[in-house]
Amino acid sequence: MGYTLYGKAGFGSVCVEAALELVGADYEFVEADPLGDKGEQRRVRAVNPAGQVPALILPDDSLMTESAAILIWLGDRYPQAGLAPAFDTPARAVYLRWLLFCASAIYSTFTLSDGPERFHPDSRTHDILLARANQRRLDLWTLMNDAFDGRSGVFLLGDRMSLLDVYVAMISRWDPGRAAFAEAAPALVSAVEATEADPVVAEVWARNFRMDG
Ligand SMILES: N[C@@H](CCC(=O)N[C@@H](CS)C(=O)NCC(=O)O)C(=O)O
Repeated sequence: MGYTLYGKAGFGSVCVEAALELVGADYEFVEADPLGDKGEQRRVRAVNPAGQVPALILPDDSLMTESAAILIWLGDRYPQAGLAPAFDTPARAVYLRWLLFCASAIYSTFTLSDGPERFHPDSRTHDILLARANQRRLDLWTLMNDAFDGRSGVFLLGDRMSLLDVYVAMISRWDPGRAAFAEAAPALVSAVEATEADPVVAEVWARNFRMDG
């Protein structure tokens, strides 16, 4: 039996969809909109009590959530795909550090934009909250940029694409958008472009994003 991925086009499920394709796993995609109407939100919560996607049902029927954890798990589960550095390499620490940075520092800011009322009940504060979140994302991309500037190899960890590249390529398409990302993190652009040029990733991206930007 294969995997079941709950997600929505353009949402955080994109990186998991790409990872499943890249490792050649058998999976079913079930559309689930965490920002949809009440019924749709209830449906997401029935799968993931946090009410978020991605949610991945593993072949043993257990639930896995948290995009970075899922990527780490899939990368390790399918070592032959070469999408995660081996345990005993220096690149492993870099991979884990920045995957978790992207998840905990950058992706977490989207919990604000997906529901600013959860952070401040007065809707008059929301525009400024969203603007601050965008600025925070750019500051964090710059911080990451500085760590990878001058690296060797086109991808973040060298000459081979890893799931870290896939994760960054996905999140960098979200607000405040790819142009602002490129300005804040020019050294990351070549990795993102090379990742999106991978034929498997390109197919997943075409299903999930408008590719004119
Ligand atoms: N920590 C989670 C965050 C997932 C997340 O925020 N997903 C968004 C879609 S991209 C979502 O479901 N938002 C709805 C909500 O937060 O209520 C992960 O890394 O998977």
